[in-house]
Amino acid sequence: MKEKKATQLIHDKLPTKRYEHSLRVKETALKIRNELSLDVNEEHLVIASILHDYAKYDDLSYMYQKITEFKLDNELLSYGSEVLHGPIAAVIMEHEHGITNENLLNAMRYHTTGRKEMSTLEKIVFIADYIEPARDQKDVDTIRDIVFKEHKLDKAIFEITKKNMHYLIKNNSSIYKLTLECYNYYNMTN
Ligand code: DGI
Ligand code: FE
Ligand code: FE
Ligand code: FE
Repeated sequence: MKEKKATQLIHDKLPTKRYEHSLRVKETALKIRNELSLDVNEEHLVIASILHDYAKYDDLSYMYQKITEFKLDNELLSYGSEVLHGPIAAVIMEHEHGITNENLLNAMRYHTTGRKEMSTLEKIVFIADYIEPARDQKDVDTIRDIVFKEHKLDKAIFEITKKNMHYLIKNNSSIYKLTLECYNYYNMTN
C-alpha cells in the first residue's frame, strides 16, 4: 500500500483529532528512525504509523466478530477496544486491504501492548505513539530524552510499559498478557 492510499483510508474513517494524531505518529516515527540512524524500511514505517489506530473506533461487536473470524487469541474477548484496536487493524489490513508484510502488520498489531523481542519497526511505532508532540502525559519529556538524547529504545519501552501498568492498576483495569510480557522482557534487557 502507498502512503497516499493509507492517508486517505484514515482520513475517511477517523475523527479529525485521531487522524491528526496518526500523522504526528508518522512524523515522530520518521524522526526517531532518522535521528538514531535506524535500519528500518521507511515505507513500512510510514504505513504502519499512519494505520496503527485505524480500528480505534470500530464497534465492539464487530471487533469480537473479527476475533472469531480470524481465530485471534480468545482472551481478547475479555478486553475492550483499547486492547483490541491494534490486532483488529492488523487483520483488516491483511485480509481486506492486501498488506502482506508481517513486520509492518506486527507494528500495528502490537502498538498498544508491546510484546517481547519486538523488531525495530515495532519499537519505533510503539514509542512514537506515546511521545508524539501533542502527548502530554506526566513525565513524557523524560521518555523523549531517553529516545532522542540517550538513544535507548529498549529503556524507553520499559519506562512506557511501566507507566502504562501503573495507570491500569490505578484504574482497576485488567493487564493483558502481552503488556506484562513486554514489561518483564524489557525489564530484563535493560
Ligand atoms: O490508541 P492510542 O490512544 O493512540 O494509544 P494506545 O493504543 O497505545 O493505548 C490505548 C489505551 O490502551 C491506553 O489508554 C492504555 C490501554 N492499554 C494498554 N495496555 C493495556 C491497556 N488496557 C488494558 N485494559 N490492558 C492492557 O494490558
Ligand atoms: Fe492505539
Ligand atoms: Fe501506545
Ligand atoms: Fe495511537
